[in-house]
Amino acid sequence: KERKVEDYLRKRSGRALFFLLDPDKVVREEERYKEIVEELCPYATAFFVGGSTGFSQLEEERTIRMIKAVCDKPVVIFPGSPAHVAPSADAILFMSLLNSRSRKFLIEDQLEGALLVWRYGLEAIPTAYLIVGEGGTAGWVGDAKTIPLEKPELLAMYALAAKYLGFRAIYVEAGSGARTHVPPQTVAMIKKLLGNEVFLMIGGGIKNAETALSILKAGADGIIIGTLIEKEPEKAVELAKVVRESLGE
Ligand code: 1GP
Repeated sequence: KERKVEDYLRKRSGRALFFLLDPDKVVREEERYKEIVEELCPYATAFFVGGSTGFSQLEEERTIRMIKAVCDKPVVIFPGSPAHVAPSADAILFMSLLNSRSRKFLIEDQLEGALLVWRYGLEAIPTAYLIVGEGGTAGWVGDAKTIPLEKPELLAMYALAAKYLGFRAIYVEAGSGARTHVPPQTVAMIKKLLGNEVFLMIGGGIKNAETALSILKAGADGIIIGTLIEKEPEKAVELAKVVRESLGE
């Protein structure tokens, strides 16, 4: 019972599609996003709700409830701060930004967040968050020493450390809206090191079905799509359809 969402995700390894919604954007155009969620729902493994800037628990909770009103897939918090821990979610990626220079993102925010997770009885999925390449807003806000994409061996060291520290999931982030996504060869190398013990999620700059499939086929357990939903929602739906069909679902 305790690992309900995590077990659900693990059963969908290699074909998990996560759609990320930023509450800061959603609350300003709730009706539009509601329609988008309805369209994405059949293809989604789960919805992630979160972002780096501009909102509080109020907007997080409102976004979670909006999704739950129209879609029966799990809703998982992808927190940018302890203020994003909200009671109606099914689970939270309980993350430490392992390549941050700041104690805040390594452990301090987690102290505050942990109390809320406990109070709300949320399922916590222990997740190592690693920011690579451009890094985007998350990299800047999170004070990350971003790992260059052309140095996959550095990412490998972090991934192994995360595994040995006992993290059950790893989220490799190229940054929201990144021009360059994590290369499939790098995904394959990391997956080989991690094995099936650790659930590997890849996000940032995935804009078409071809890229999405190449990353999943390289060994990612799941991929995250964010910006495409905001900028070209019809393309996000199309991507999801093509990925599901190509995976024979
Ligand atoms: C951001 O990795 C996610 O945290 C998704 O990235 O917005 O580029 O899809 P995109």
